Amino acid sequence: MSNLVRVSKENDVAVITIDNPPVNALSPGVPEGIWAAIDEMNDDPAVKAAVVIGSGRTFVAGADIKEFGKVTSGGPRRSLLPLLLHIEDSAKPVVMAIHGQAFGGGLELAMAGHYRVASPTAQVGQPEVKLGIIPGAGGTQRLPRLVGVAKAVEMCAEGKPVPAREAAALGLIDRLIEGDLLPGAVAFAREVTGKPVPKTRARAEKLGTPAENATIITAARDGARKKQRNLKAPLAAIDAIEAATKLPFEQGCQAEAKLFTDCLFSDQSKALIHVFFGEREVAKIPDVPKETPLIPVNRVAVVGSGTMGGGIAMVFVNAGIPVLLKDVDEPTLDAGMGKIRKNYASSVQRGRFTQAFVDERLQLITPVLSYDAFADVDMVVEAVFEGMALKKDVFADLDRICRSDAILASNTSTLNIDEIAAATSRPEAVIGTHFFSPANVMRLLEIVRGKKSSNEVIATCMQLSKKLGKIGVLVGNCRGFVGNRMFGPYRREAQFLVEEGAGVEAVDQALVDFGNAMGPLATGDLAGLDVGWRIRKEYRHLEKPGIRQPFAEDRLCEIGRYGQKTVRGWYLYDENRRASADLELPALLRKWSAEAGIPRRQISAEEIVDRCIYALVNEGARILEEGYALRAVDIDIIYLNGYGFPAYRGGPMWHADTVGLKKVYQRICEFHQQHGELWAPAPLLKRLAEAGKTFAEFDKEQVAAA
Ligand code: T1G
Repeated sequence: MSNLVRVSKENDVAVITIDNPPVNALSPGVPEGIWAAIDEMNDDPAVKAAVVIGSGRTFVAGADIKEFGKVTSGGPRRSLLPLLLHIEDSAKPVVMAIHGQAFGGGLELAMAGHYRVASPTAQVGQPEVKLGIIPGAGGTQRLPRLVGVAKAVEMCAEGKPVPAREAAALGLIDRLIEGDLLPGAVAFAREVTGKPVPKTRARAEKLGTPAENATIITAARDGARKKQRNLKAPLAAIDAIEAATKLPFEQGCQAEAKLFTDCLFSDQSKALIHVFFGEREVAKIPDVPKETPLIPVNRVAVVGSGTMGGGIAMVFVNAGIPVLLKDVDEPTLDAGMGKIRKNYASSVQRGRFTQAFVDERLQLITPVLSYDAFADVDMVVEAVFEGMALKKDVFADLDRICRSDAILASNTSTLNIDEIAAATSRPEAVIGTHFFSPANVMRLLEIVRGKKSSNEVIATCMQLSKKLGKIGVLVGNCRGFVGNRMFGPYRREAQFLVEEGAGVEAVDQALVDFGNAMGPLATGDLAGLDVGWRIRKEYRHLEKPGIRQPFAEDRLCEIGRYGQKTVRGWYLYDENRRASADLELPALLRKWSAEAGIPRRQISAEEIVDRCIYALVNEGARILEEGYALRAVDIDIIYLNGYGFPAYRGGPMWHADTVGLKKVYQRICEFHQQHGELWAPAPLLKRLAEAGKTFAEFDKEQVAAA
């Protein structure tokens, strides 16, 4: 018997415990252990039934995702199907006892059992599409037999978890067990002993009629094409469930297996698996020991109740942490609180929160006009206007008033954290917490490490980001940190392309077709073109003479076109902020290009994508080399969660690896030839390309060297 699965006995009921921490993935040895346990149970005359349960915090989180890389690089594929048939064909009833999660192969295992019982807090689901694959162990064949075709399509094509109570209502769970799960499951097993064992694969009562299913399947395909643009796996999952409605079980499983394998070997799946592990990897800071003590953060203050300050306050209270929200005067504070209430009201309208939840949260926000109560807080997040002088004043005040162990964080998106910290006597307590707008929605939190930020402060902010429902990524203190520093060259190229003759819509459409949530020019209109314009004016003195600078957005701002906020920018906007082409703009752009001596030409969508995306990659490589990002995957996670980069491309650095760094480097050399120093290839990119290596290998070498 493998040590990953053990069998014990509760009198006449065998208890099969899966024990493969941390999430009981079906790693090599686990399926074999379950198989042997089922045989042992059936061979033991004293045993009448079996309960399968997971040890630790969860039932089974699915197949071992780490194994997929071995399969896609030529290793053998180990199918779970035979084991699941073996369980289903057991002469004695097998009861699956679920707590935590039964996800992917974990739910497929559970559905092969004859009965399923669960803790009310458990979750079940087929999240495989989030990894760019589909259920591969009969899930698309057994699930519709238990919950019906429509629900099965929803669960497999969208991948969202289903709470146990809902699963019980659907008939997927046979009983909810309040209190201790194991004794409840054993009692249930005794109740079903001696009855004919129901095999899921033999059930057909919920498989619907061809007419009903045709409607469901068509609607699901349309929905997937709209909501999961460009993604292969959701459509493959729908195809597999359609097969379940048309084919006998075994043939349905063969159809599923083919679709599964096609997905597994796709670039989309490799990218999404990179993202899965990347979102966990970014939490690991090599030089901050795991056991670093954390500073308790139970009471927070936010300075500034504007768009960012208000959103940040909502983030903390949504996590149950009370907030003091400070601003300079009553009208400003009232306006800030008004915006918060408005945001919550639309969340209730959209069904994201209940009114009761919102009322509770609003109770946790205390609007204040002074620093009086700041002496009691564990952490302050400053979110005032983006000016160094003002921020230094605020931090000098905080240094004077706050407790010596309080964390002093700034939400600056561009300014130098060390310079801000120098305004205090405790630079070790100062750190950047760069939220993204709207702060209560965007998942990314760039945590900016100052030269003197202590390990305790860093570790606390990394852990806190999880509690706030954010993905915290630690970055270094360079201008624009990681996200915005890369975004500069990306948006620079978008402007250059328009100045050289590409249409505004053509530039944005090319990047949207590439998979971005929004094009670079429309993004500028959303954020406000004047924000960048003010920063460019403030940093004009740092611009290298003779280096081409984009002029288009400066020209737009000079004529009062700041984007959505002025109903005109790159686009025209109606009262619902819907964009339409501005027919006056092409003539303006031709005039400005002529004045700047920029020749105009036809530009292909391919060139548009290459220049914008490779500008990201080239700057990303510089950031990596300079050590302002710990790993290439950190950059990927930043771009997926802060800048709408398509997850199925894995992020800019992974995308470059997928294209091949040699090809990317050659293309950048071409741009260097054509457009000069701005396109000088990053030395790291050159090195890796010439060595035939990838950014992913660079990350591995970094970890090995640490
Ligand atoms: N395989 C391998 N490692 C896994 C894993 C898995 N399925 N799930 C989690 N881990 C690792 C994870 O990398 C981390 O490692 C640690 O466990 C804790 O995870 C046949 C083909 C279950 C909700 O998609 O959604 O089944 O960073 O930090 O926040 O048809 O993990 O500590 O080194 O996420 O408490 C389908 C994936 C697989 C579920 C727990 N299953 N997992 O969340 O912990 S495909 C999934 C999760 C499949 C079948 C198909 C979450 C969780 P490390 P964690 P958590």
